[in-house]
Amino acid sequence: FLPHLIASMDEVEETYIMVKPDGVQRGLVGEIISRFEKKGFKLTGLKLFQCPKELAEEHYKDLQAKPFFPKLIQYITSGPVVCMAWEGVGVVASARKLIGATNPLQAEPGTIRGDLAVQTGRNVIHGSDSPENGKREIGLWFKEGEVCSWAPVQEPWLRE
Ligand code: IDP
Ligand code: MG
Repeated sequence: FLPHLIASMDEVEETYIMVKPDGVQRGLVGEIISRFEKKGFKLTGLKLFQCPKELAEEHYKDLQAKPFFPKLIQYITSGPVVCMAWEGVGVVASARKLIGATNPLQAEPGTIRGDLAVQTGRNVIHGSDSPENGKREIGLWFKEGEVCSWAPVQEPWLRE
């Protein structure tokens, strides 16, 4: 019995979710937002945004040394993205499950990438990989005042 694990299961987290330019071009924005809404997470930030090269490079700085890095930056800046902040207990790991594996051909059916994409280089969506990166990325993509704190009326019907 590990009390600290139980405590962390109750921790409210934030994650940065982004519909990439291919998702916007293919008209998948509503479908993708719906999946997170229906699951029961709380939307706290949302905007359509043309990402400058410098921001794309900062966001993906851990992948700088990868051979696909230049193409990745080109992809992410090739058209508007939809930036989102979502909040909830366990939202970081749960969003990664809803999103599915990086390679859409390996992503399970039922996941966003498993249902809606066929190639790693066009995998329609980003989701933070840890609570720390969730905070970091929301800070990177949203300005002061763009993320809202609010209380959904459905809350008591989602969590006892
Ligand atoms: P993730 O988005 O599932 O967290 P990461 O490994 O963090 O996957 O890679 C970030 C993004 O970089 C991927 O979503 C994808 O767009 C791109 N990417 C990763 N690996 C490759 C690759 O081998 N070829 C082309 N693009 C890639
Ligand atoms: Mg990643």
